[in-house]
Amino acid sequence: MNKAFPKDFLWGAATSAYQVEGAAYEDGKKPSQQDVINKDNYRIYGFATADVASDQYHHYKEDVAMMKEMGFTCYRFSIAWSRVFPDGVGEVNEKGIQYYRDLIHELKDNGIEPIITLYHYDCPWALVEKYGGWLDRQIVKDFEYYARYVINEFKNDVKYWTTINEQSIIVQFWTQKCYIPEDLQDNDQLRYQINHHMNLAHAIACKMVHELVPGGLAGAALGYAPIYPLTSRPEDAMAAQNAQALQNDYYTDIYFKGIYNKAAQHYLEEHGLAPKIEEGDMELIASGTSDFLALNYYYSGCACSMEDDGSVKLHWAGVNREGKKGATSTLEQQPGFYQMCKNPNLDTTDWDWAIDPVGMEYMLRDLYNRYNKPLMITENGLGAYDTLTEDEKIHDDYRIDYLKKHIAAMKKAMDYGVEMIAYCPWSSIDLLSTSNGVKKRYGFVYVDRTDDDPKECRRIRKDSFYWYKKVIASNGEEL
Ligand code: BGP
Repeated sequence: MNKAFPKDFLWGAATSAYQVEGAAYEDGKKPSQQDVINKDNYRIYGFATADVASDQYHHYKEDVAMMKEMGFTCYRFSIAWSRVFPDGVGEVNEKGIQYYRDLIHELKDNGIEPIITLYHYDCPWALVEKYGGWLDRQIVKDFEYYARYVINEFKNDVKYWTTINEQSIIVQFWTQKCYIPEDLQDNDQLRYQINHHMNLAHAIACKMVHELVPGGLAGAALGYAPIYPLTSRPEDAMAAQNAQALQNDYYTDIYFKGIYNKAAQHYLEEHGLAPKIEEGDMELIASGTSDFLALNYYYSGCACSMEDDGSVKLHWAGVNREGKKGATSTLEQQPGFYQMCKNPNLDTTDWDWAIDPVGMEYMLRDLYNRYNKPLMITENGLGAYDTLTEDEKIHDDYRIDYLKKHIAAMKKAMDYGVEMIAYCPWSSIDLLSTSNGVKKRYGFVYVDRTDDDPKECRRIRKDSFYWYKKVIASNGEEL
């Protein structure tokens, strides 16, 4: 028999600081690496900068009121490190931390549980200039300084803490997610070194939540795409297992077992890509246990076998910048291990992301069976072009269809025993995409702006806004 969603299940949505806040240089905030990367994206591709984004910094009361209207019981957002510590460390920026106090109190006054992300791609630029940001091990100490301050500040208001957003995606798409000087961009080992520094930072943050927050729970937010084999050929099944090891288990084994996945680590060592691990690192990682795993699920992946005959070098996935199906330049190839391919059974978004609700159930059941820890969805959604009609409506039935099927799949996983804490689709409101500007929209609320012109960032409710309101009011019964 199908069970109902638990009464205390959290319904909400997610955003991240640099993608939604704007006010990039206001009230003492200094730039993060994303302010710099997105200025380049504007220059090269014409995508919006992070200067104004959706201007939530000035609209947060209106935005929280809309969350309340939809019935949210949680909101996942991130803290901008360089708003709190403009130089990364040192003096706190009083006005910066006050913004988060105000936001959190506004949420709590409206019965919305804050779910904080400590780090979402936006390393303070001062630390990039000082020592290269995450490239240098010193970042772990500086992150600890920042995280301790924030966790202490909100320990009585915030129960759920996600540490670092999407280490797996940072490894795969590192120059979009980290500022890497051009002369280092070919050094793939550094991707895994950065990830190792993040593993240390993640473990420290988990320990701190346990130490400082009464009843506090901590976990990473991981970008996760389950991998299918292209065919039932044993070689393809093996390739899918390899891709699963390198793209997914390499992270989840750290969070829950405190070890690097053996197959992935073997492959990385063979290819000179493994991170340098110092004495005591693995003990620290193992001691920073996660209470849950937060998952950002948009698509599944598909892999097939790939011989290593020496003719092809390791090749990373490209990004679809055009927003036209099929425009993704390249797919990942790890010679001798696997190559990623298009799944012929699935349709895609205009940015080539495979639409796969079954993958949601597949991922949740698999992870819960293997690690036996509660899960939450901290991102899931459809990036699409929306049209504002003359009578100021947005008929985003395609988004409703996507979300409906994914919620149903999550529910099915729960019927099979998976313990879920929350569902936070991406995103509560339209915002700046990590790599496609503002025309690729995800929100329940339309933000009236273009890549070139932020206008007034007027908020307009989409059809999906009213649909999600009903979903929440019925505690997921009415999809
Ligand atoms: C995740 C990120 C988010 C978000 C989302 C959609 O990887 O955590 O920050 O933006 O993907 O991706 P995009 O913005 O590239 O469409």
